[in-house]
Amino acid sequence: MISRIDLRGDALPEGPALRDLLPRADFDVSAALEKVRPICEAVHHRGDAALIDYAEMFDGVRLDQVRVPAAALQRALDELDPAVRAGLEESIRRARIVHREQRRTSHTTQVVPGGTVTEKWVPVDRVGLYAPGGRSVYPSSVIMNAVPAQEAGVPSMALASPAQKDFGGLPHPTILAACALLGIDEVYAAGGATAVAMFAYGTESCAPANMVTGPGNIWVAAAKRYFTGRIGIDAEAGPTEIAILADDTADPVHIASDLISQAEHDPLAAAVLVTDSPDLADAVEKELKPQVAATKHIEDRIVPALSGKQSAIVLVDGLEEGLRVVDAYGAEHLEIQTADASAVADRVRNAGAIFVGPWAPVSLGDYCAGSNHVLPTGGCACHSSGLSVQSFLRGIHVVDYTRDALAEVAHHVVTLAEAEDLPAHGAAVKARFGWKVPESK
Ligand code: HSO
Ligand code: ZN
Repeated sequence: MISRIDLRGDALPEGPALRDLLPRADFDVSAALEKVRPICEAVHHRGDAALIDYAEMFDGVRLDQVRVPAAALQRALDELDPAVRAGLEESIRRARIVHREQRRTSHTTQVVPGGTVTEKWVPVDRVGLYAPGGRSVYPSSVIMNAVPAQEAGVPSMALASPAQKDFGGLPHPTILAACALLGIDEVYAAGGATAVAMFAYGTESCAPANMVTGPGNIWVAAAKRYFTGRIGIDAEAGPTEIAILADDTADPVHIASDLISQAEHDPLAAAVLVTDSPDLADAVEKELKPQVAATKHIEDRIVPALSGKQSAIVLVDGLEEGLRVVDAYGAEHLEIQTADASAVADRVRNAGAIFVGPWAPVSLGDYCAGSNHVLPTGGCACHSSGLSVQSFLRGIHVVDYTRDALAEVAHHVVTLAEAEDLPAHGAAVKARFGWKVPESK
């Protein structure tokens, strides 16, 4: 069900060569780009009418309007299963505790007497959140996108999610209920690339947004790429990944269940175990069979995910090599299931989020750890972080110098401007001092 990559014996290669030995799904966003272009342009030119036509084409339902009425949000909340409501409320509460502490305060640095640079933090004016429909109806992802934006102080926020034929053309009721719990009252029935285009260009009923965040399939990722530069995005999220670094102290039952837990998302989801223990590898492989058989999305997602080229058990010579492998892989989620797991976790450099020891499975982080579950995939953890308050803030430098403070450094500015063959840059300083460079002190 899951392949093996045996890296024992020879020394591990360095950098990209090591990365090339590790499993990963193909996720070619550029190929999808050409397909989303006409969709985005139709939304640009025909606005709501295009959204309504695409909802009919892709979701099989003709809408009267794309904006979800306030009464539908309230109804979804009233009809929400109380246990689900309690779970979502707890998830929101914990996410708020963590994200509130990520807020940033402005900071002023005095560079010289009379010369200061202040970095002030300003939230993005308007954010569009996307919540997928279809296979992945995840109210938890609404929470993970909305809470950091709210804690950042974003003043205007709207959410889009595909129209559902079975719910009279409204987005899925649990998505609507999550919006109601979070206080998001501006919601649209729009899906995939059309939703991203709606936020990027704006339509008659939806004002344009400065930024779009939220998970989605390859079409959503392609639309985000299409609009990069025009709007801000969180990331081009690819299929979910879990990597586990484990030694012979780990429990194979836990490891198998955690690998399956993320394989459950998508046939392209990746589940990778890195271990120096062949006995553990055998035990996990044995354990996968009954656990897979006992769960739900077996043939459509879990079996293809575990047996796909993106998943494997990787055997290494010792934990040092294991650390090199997980760093080269840069997993979205990395579990450390070893003796002294915190010390090992401290040494990891590349991961979207790290889950330490036997009591922190990834599914805790998916819902109720307080951490964010919107994380870099496809190896992007080597340069990017997950969603946070910071994602929705801009740090603006405010430069404030007195006459004396400018005079003190003017000769350097003039010299550097001349060295770059930009004399007008220097002149902008000289003009303030009677066209002369002030004497340097
Ligand atoms: N593991 C997914 C998020 C999720 N899990 C939503 C359950 N619901 C990507 O981090
Ligand atoms: Zn998950």
